[in-house]
Formats: sequence, C-alpha cells, structure tokens
Amino acid sequence: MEANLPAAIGFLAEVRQDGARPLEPVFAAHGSLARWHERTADRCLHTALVHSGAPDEAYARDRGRTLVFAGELYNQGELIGLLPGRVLPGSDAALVAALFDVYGIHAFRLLNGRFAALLADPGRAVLATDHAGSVPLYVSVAPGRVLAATEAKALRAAPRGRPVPEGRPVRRLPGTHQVPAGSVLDIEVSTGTCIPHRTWAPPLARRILPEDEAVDTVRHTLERAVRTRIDPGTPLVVLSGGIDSSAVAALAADRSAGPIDTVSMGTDEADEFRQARVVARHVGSVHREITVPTADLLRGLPHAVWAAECLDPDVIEYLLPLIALYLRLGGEEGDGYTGRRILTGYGADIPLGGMHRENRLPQLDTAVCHDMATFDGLNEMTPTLSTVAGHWSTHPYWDRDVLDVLVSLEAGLKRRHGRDKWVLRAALDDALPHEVVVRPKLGVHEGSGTTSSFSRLLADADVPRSRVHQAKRLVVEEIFDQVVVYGRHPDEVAVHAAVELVAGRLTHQARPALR
Ligand code: AMP
Ligand code: PCX
Ligand code: MG
Repeated sequence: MEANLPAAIGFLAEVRQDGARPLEPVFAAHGSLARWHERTADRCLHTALVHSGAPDEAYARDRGRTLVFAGELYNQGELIGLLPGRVLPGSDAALVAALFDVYGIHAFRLLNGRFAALLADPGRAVLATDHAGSVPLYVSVAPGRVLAATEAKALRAAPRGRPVPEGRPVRRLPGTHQVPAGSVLDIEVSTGTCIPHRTWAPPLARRILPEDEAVDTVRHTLERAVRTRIDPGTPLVVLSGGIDSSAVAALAADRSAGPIDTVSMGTDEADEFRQARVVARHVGSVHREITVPTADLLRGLPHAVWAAECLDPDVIEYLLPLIALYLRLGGEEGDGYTGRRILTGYGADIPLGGMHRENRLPQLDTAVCHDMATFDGLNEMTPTLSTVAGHWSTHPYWDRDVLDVLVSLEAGLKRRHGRDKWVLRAALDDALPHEVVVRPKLGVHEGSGTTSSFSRLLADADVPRSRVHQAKRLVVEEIFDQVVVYGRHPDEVAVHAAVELVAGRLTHQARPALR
C-alpha cells in the first residue's frame, strides 16, 4: 500500500433496484481496481474503486449502510473530538460514517477535506462533495437507480437520467450531471427524487483586521493546511518560484524531518528555473528541473481534457503544463517517484485576486467575487490531473479554513503598499528570501509559454487572430467529445486533427456566403 496516498482515488458506484448489470468502469485515474457487489433486501450496490492498495479503507459498512469515500480529510483531529467515548475510526471513511450516525447529512458540513462520497442507506443514496468540489462527482438518476462516479466518462454508457436539481448537465451526456461543490444530494432511490443541500458557500462579507492580525491568521492557517497535507512521508512541491508555491515549499520544509523534494517544469521556449532555484536552495530541497519540448506539451492537450473533463480553454492552458509535469515525474519502482503526495500553490490567486493585475480595490474584489462564483465545474483542482500518473495532488490554499480566511479579508489587505497578494507576502516575510517575497510573477500558462504556443498552433492553421480564443474553445470541445463523450484514450486523439477541423469550420464561416 502506498501510505502516502488516500485509500481510494476514484469510484463508480451504482445503487440499483432495477436489477440491471453494472457499467464497465472507465477511469483516467491510474490505480488498482477493486470491485464490490452488495445486496440488501431493497437494492444492489455495485462499486468499482480505483485504489492505492487498501480498498477496504475506502468503505465503511454498518447496519445496512455503506459509505464509499474517495479522497481524504484534513481535520480528523477536530472530527474525532465530536465522537466522545467511541473507538477511534480506522479510516476517513469510517470517521465520516460515524459522524453520519450522529449528525445525518449535516455531517458533511463538518468536513474539511478533498473528497467525493456516496452513502447507500436503506431506500436512499446520499452523494457529497467537499466544499470546493475538488474531487469531481457526477450522477445519473432515474427511478430505481442512482449511478455516481468521480469521472463523467465512467457514466458515458449510462441510460438517460432525469434532471437533477442544482446539478450541472455534462456536455453531450444527456442525464448525467455534475454534483455542485460543497453539496449533499439526498436521493430517494425508488422515485429518483433528489433534495440538494449546500454545505459550504464562499464568504460574502469581508473582515476588517489590523495588518498584524491578518498576517498572523494567514500564516497560521496556511501552516496548518500544509502540515495536515504532508503527514506522512516526504512531500513533493511543484515549485515555480512565485510566492504561492514558494510559501508552500517553505512551510513544508519547516514541518518535514528531512529535506523535501521540489520540481519545476519549463519548456524549450520559456521557464522560471532561475527563480525556482533560489527558493529550492533557500529551503534546502532536493530539486529537479524538467524541460518539456513545446510540441510534446501541446500533444498533451487530450490528456489534460481527459483528466480534468474541463471545457474552459483558459483553465486547460493552466493545467496543461502541470499534467505534463506530473506525467514526467518518473515512477519506476524504487526511483522514489511512484505514488507521490504533491503539494501545489495552485488556487492562491483566486481568493487573493492575484491574477488581477491592477491597483483599484473595487475591481480587485469584483474579480474575487467573480472567480469565487464561477470556479465550480471547472475541475481545475481535480486530483485526476496527477492520479493519471499515479500521484496525489493537494492544494493548501483551497483548504476550507485557508479559503474562508483569504476570501473574507477586505481587499485592502490583498493589495497594499503597492503589492499584489500583500497579506500572503507579509505572512512569509521571515521564511523566504526578500526577492521571492516581493517578486511579481507570471502565471504558469505564461511562464511555460503555453498560451502563446497554443495560439501559434491555431494561427499556423490559418485561424484569424481575432478568433484564436474562440478556436481554442472549439478545439477543447472537440477533444472533450473524443475523450469523454466517445470514451477514446487520449493517446488515440491527434491534436492537429482537432485543430484542422476547427480551423476549417471557422474559415468556412468567415467566408462570405456564395450567391
Ligand atoms: P501559478 O499560480 O501560475 O504560479 O501556478 C499555479 C501553481 O502551479 C504554482 O503555485 C505551482 O505550484 C505550480 N507551478 C506553476 N508553474 C510551475 C512550474 N514552472 N513548475 C512547477 N510548478 C509550477
Ligand atoms: N492560476 C490561478 C487559478 C486560475 C484561475 N481560476 C479561476 N479563476 N477559477 C491560481 O493558481 O490561483 C494561475 C495559473 O495563476 C492558475
Ligand atoms: Mg499562483
């Protein structure tokens, strides 16, 4: 068992009263597959679990109730304190099941984690996502059956389901819906009636704090989020040398007995190796640099869409360099690069308005509000981006407590003294070299040249400059159809074919109609 990884990293689970055969499990996540079939008086539960060696730890069974849990919790200590006098649960799944006994569906309001779960109770199926929906969860519901999976492609052969209140329809998979972030869906299996409950929402109000208090709060909350993510083992931090990932590396190095590992990616066109090296030296990490030729990077587009099941071309540009890196980490037995727990600085810019490069506070908070209202369904933090390569990524800035703190700070603490992300920079002032603390940074899509090389690919196919962004969206949609809707493996999908198809369509549209 890879002790570093959660027990399960994905599942397909079917609660059926219709006696039909279970679906063939198809996942991008790479791991061992365990199947489980369970029959009670009123239904069957079929489960296929992608696991890392201890599938039993991803199930909890008690009195006719079964919980299937993919992912992990970060506040076990607090949660266990809610179960006085009880035997310590041996796994996160057992802990959640024990909390469900006490709190019912409200147990999910207590969890700070990165998970998707299905609980089969007599007559009922309960689906739950973490606050950020960071482990995507999809569902197809009809009277007599509830089919749920952590990847949409696992439900591509499901018979058509009925509408799911609050569910987000999945492109070209009729009746399959994504469960919203921070949600519980309580479903009556016989009728398919579904009642949604929100378990988390981004803070709307802003806290006014003195500088010192804001800085201390950010430091302590982030420290805790890093600490709960690195036990046990040596963490691997994907390091750009910007403040977000450098902060994670510094705090992880502080908490680790030995040196941590860090890795930076670049392309033959652009990299941030020099900046990352400064940080690696400072935190004393064992550091690697991985260069991906741009042509190979772009060939990875189908893998990014396959893993993230995302239709947003901007997000795909952020994720493409990261999945390219994860796929190249290695993974030969014994080389120290199998089944790694990866920490990333991804997500810091959303609550802090870090991608919003301007000075005015109303615009800054408008950007934060917009990004917090639109992140759900993008799947930008899906673990599948790294589980395709057998690793498990986790995002300390989207820890529930860190996110609550960062979103709710008043905008003047985020941009202050002429600096973006001021409160974070100030919180790490003593832990990183000054040049790292104050340096503005490019986004990963810029620092790796991904945005420009993807644009060039389309321009080279004669897409007019003004339509490049539209063309990117269409290329991503075309690839999504191939790897999610039609279930093809990304190795079989050629980017140039999708580009030519889209370029042809756009050029054709651009031509004046013949009379
Ligand atoms: P960004 O906010 O654009 O820096 O990217 C989000 C996160 O992705 C960073 O906090 C890093 O953890 C990771 N990342 C970005 N660029 C690189 C890179 N060149 N090499 C390794 N990791 C990176
Ligand atoms: N990021 C951001 C997140 C990208 C924006 N996502 C969104 N608005 N939902 C981050 O790390 O916070 C970069 C490259 O910066 C990715
Ligand atoms: Mg960042």
